[in-house]
Amino acid sequence: MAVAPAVTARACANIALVKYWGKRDASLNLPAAGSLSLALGALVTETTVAFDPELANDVIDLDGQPARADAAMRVTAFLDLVRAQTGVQIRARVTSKNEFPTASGLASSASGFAALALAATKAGGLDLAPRELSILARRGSGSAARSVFGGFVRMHAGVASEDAFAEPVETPLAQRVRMVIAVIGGGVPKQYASRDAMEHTARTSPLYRAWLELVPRDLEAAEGALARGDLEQLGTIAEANALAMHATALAARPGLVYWRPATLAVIGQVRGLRECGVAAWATIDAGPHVKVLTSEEDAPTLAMQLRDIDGVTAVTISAPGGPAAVVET
Ligand code: 2P0
Repeated sequence: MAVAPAVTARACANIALVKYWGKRDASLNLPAAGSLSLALGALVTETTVAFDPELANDVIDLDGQPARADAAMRVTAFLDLVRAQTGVQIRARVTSKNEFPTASGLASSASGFAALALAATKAGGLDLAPRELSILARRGSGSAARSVFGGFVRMHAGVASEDAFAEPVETPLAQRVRMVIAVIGGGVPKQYASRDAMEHTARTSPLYRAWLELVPRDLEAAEGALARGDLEQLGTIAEANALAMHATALAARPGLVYWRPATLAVIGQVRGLRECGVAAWATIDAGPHVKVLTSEEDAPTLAMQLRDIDGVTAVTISAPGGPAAVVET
């Protein structure tokens, strides 16, 4: 391996507007359906990787602390994929930090594995095209395949392994949209890991089959809305798709309940504001927080309204983010 000096890369988190919830192959981390997301400029992970022949094991620091055993194993398994591509077995020092809103309770395997994929391949002397990087990042985390790109991003389910990658979607909405993130019960660890929750849903939810039939229809409609620059149509699909994902997970046995009372309060407020003409559509991932798709003009009003809701601990407005990139030193 041509050992390059340490390389630092940055990647943005993303929020899916048409969700990824279920795999068709767990070992290659292949999604059962496609998805569509928006990169968030306010939620960034910065990761530095240096391969060092002196190390006996990978040394992994996350947010200033040695990584916990489960996270360290996931990072090492990912570095093994990079080592397999370079053909040289040198261990690495990895330092990663999330530049997320203070005490937000948000964490992102998407930005984390996208930044790691870029930093580790460059540090290992590999120069992958964005599509190859997306395929590699997917092996770390399905949503990370999307964080390789900026703006609106489409993930293809594919039918093999090399065709399950993400790519950017051009749209007149790219500059106009904002995401308002309402953090609920900040700092509380996740109740169930998405990976296990997806597997549990696919195995036990009687609604899972219907979910898989719905996703391609929502993707097609959402892509049509993006092509036309129709924010209202995009938002309507995003809110309905998020509720359908949660309905599928709620119907698993036992059911997965991610929401807290404040989650419902935010959804209610978003719908009320919408009736008053504010552009606002809610989406929720595998946790209690609510992310609201809105326009640049309406984002400040919306953020102000959401801050007043009991149980909302922080509100952040994010503009769309750019693609994963190496930080020049
Ligand atoms: C998404 N989520 O599309 C969905 C919606 C959460 C809810 O992608 O097992 O951490 O690492 O491939 O990417 C979270 O799943 O799962 C996720 P793995 P990942 O954003």
